[in-house]
Amino acid sequence: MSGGLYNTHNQNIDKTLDMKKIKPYGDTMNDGKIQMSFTLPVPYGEEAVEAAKQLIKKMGLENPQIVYYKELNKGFTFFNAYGDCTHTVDFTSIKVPKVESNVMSMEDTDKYIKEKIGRKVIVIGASTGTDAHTVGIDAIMNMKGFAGHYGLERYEMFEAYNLGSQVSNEDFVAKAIELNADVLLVSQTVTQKNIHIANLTNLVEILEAEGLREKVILICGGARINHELAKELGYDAGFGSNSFADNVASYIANEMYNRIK
Ligand code: B12
Repeated sequence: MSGGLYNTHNQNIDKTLDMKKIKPYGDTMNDGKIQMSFTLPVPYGEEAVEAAKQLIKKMGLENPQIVYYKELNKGFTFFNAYGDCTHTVDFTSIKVPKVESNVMSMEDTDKYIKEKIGRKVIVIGASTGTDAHTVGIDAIMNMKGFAGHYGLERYEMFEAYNLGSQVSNEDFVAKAIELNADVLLVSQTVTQKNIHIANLTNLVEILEAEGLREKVILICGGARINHELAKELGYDAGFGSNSFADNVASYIANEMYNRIK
């Protein structure tokens, strides 16, 4: 039996997990339940609720339920709502380009570098261009780390230099040359008007002009960055939200070894 039964009193509830037709899970398989919140620029009242329900149906959700609504300001109404998603996705057909490397613990990465590379790896990182966001690059590099994952400064076998934010690409490359860096870590948070694309591309151009591009491992990261985009822009790897120093350190160790092998 497939889809369409949402009544929890009905014994015939569809409990089949079909990876070719997945839909949101609320409290029974295939119920499609979604919680959402949004604001409509209309006055608070019954008409606002009806407008919200009609909109939810147009989003492809059945049984719209407004569980909370509140006037935000005159002429604006905020809603918390539920609906049952009617669409499905074929999970088996999904292929996402991502950094392929075994994620090792800090201790194992240090051991791997000692044994296979035999020296400390020099890493420099920064938020480049006009970008003032430091929390992302700090999460990856700082000694204390982020969400229980120690940063690269903590690793015995990384010599890590965090240059901070708003570092120009020219200064960044000059520092890479001065420190003889093996790895360059670039953080980009602001993506308005695609400023990150222009800035990341400019860095690759400078590295190429200096004859350095192939000599370094070039990595970028940020909430709107993914591996696919990074590769497109001429980077070796890209890391998005929820990445930790462990992912980055393991990738660097593996990639350095692959290059010297
Ligand atoms: C804190 C903050 C600020 C602070 C930054 C302070 C500081 N010292 O960093 C201040 C107030 C300065 C600020 C300013 C601005 N901000 Co701001 N800011 C934020 C905020 C609230 C949090 C960002 C953050 O710290 N996230 C936490 C970290 C841990 O996450 P992360 O950066 O994604 O990092 C992780 C991964 O992406 C990855 N990663 C990140 N970098 C790297 C690098 C490498 C090499 C690797 C491997 C991985 C990696 O690993 C990290 C850990 O998992 C976000 C909104 C939000 N809630 O996200 C807005 C936000 C990023 N800011 C935004 C904007 C627009 C601005 C301003 C332009 C606002 C303005 N008009 O002035 C200015 C820009 C200033 C500038 N020149 O850059 C927008 C960006 C929109 C966009 N996509 O372009 C956001 C999303 C807010 C919004 N919804 O509009 N901001």
